[in-house]
Amino acid sequence: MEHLKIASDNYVAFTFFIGTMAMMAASVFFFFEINNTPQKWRTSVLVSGLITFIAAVHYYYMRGYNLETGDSPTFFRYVDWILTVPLMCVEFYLITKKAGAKISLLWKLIAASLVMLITGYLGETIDRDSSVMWGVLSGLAYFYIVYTIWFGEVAKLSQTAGVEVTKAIKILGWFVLVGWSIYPLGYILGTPGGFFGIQIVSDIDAATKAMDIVYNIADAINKIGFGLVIYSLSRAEDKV
Ligand SMILES: *C/C=C(C)/C=C/C=C(C)/C=C/C1=C(C)CCCC1(C)C
Repeated sequence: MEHLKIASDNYVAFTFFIGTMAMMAASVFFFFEINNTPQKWRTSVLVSGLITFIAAVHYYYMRGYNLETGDSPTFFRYVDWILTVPLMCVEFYLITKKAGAKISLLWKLIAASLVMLITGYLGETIDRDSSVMWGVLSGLAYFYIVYTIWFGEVAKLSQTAGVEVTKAIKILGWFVLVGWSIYPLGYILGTPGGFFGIQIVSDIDAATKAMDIVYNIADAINKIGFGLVIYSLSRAEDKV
């Protein structure tokens, strides 16, 4: 039987491994901290834990899949995102709810994130030849989310939500604007369309590897970082 091991120069497998451990550790942290969290923030901290926990399970699978086949686990990747990105929308809804957020805001954010992810999946899998078109459509849904948070409903609610919530929304807004923008970068590196026809990594195998590394780094920043912002919000309010 062939012994599967992570070669010291296999950065893809390495980031899948580290990603698994980081997501697991973050989940344990969030779950255990729920007991020390003020009642009104418990659901938010729980959702932070669910996001990293769902990712931990998917990373465990993706790590094994990548190690055994050498391929990119695109399917598991998107299943993970389709569960965790809507949960991040739930976080925005939960922290603006006291300022009067309506359930329709949550559905709009979730709908946009589904459009963003489904179009991205089509461009990465069954319709790779049109990856630029799918990437642009996905990007439009992404901009809609950014707009809603920075200038739309979330921004307006944030003004009356109290200093701490306003601050948290500002930081989470930066995560969505900068942290999430890492993903289209990975997509550009890994799909045949490149950046509107400009191929940055021309070797298909190297391109796929680059994409996985970029996605793995982005996930660690966005899922754990995002959760920690929610966690510090729950603690900041504690002091008041
Ligand atoms: C935890 C996972 C997160 C926060 C995933 C976020 C994913 C994105 C923001 C993906 C965006 C994409 C585009 C904006 C265009 C190209 C296709 C995608 C799906 C990579």
